[in-house]
Amino acid sequence: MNIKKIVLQVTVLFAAASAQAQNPIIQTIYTADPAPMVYKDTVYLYTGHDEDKSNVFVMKNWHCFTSTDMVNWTDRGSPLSVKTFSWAKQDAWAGQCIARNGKFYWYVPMTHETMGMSIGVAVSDSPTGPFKDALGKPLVHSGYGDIDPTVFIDDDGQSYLYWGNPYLKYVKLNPDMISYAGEVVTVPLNKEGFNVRYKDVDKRPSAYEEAPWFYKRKNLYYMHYAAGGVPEHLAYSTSTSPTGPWVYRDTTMRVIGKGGAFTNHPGVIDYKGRSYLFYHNGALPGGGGFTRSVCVDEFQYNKDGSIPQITPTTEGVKPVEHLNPFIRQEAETIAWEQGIETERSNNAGVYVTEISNGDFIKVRSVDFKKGAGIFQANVSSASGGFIEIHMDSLEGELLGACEVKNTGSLQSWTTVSTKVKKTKGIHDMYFVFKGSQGDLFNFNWWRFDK
Ligand code: FUB
Repeated sequence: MNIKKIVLQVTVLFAAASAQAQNPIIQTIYTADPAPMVYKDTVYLYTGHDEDKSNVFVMKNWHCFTSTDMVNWTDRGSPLSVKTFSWAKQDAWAGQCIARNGKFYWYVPMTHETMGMSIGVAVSDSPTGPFKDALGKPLVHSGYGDIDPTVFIDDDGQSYLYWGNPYLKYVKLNPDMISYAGEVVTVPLNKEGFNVRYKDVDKRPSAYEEAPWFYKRKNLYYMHYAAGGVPEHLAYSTSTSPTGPWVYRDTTMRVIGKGGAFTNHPGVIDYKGRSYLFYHNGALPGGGGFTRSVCVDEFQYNKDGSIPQITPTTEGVKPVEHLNPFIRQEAETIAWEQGIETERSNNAGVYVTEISNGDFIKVRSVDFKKGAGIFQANVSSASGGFIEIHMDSLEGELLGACEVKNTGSLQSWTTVSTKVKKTKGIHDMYFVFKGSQGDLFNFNWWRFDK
């Protein structure tokens, strides 16, 4: 059973409340281990992917989503999978991508065919891929806990790769980003640095566990991580140097009780003047410890650079800009949805599919300015249906209903249009799909015209 069918089973309970929710930010698949990257004016959110109905970690690929407003996320598909690495067997666990000299380097852990967990690096000319294995072998294999790489380039150009569970290790990467100089260094996990009460890490650290997220802000280096064993909370340590010594600071997010997962995983960015913590929970229908979902909440650093305790919310964050409906927008740009899925084809790229009667997509904070007169949608269909456009709620003002006729096949794309009622200003918009039984149509992109 896929996530759509799971969602449908709880539709009645979930729909009304969820149409107003923002967390988890992705609902089409289960996502985990968020790794946000700000590049130019866009947030690229790289995630792991928990397969539906898993009761162990079943993770075969990673996904990418982008946003320029922090509330509408465009699905960029899966640019990287275990299959990209000839030496890897399974376990697409937590990674991080970074830009350098016009290329993008994505560090990811996987189980090696013979050696156990190892860290590989994939490279691309574009942040959305395609990525290829840069080395044809692991970049790092130092022990059984080589997971969760985090990468950072300091102001002097030196880059660092930290990783590990239950240990924390690092290397200094060379400028090529695909090799390193010197030895693998093991960071002392002591009480001062990481609130670890046992010297013997095999007795399980009481604080640092895994999921390090390394960055610098105003001359202070931050190591944010999952802590405390099972279930995990989030905590952080700081240092005035990229290699420590580290000073344990505090918990940043307590164990998420109801709707949580037994793991958590931080990803921190500053974007458009605001600070955000990405993390994951198990709150989608069918969700749990092995079917997790990425969330984001805003926080403010204290004046001394310390991080306050951050409360996970259902409401999520506010938009940092409005969406322009007068340029082509991808149908897979979504603030919230119900029932649909996304797919990729050679002629359409990523598009919305598995659309049934009553399914919907919510797009937040759309700026209609003085109003639109025409709605266009690029679609394909083997049957047909309607795209209803509602303002501000699922049952809100109906601007129009765009008919989608049979185009001959689900990969025969055409652009349809309809006149719409003029509406001014900023609105949340709901595409509500209507038709008879079964898959109605596929939906690739839309735009309004004046
Ligand atoms: O997603 C698999 C593992 O669970 C990650 O590598 C850890 O950080 C934890 O989230």
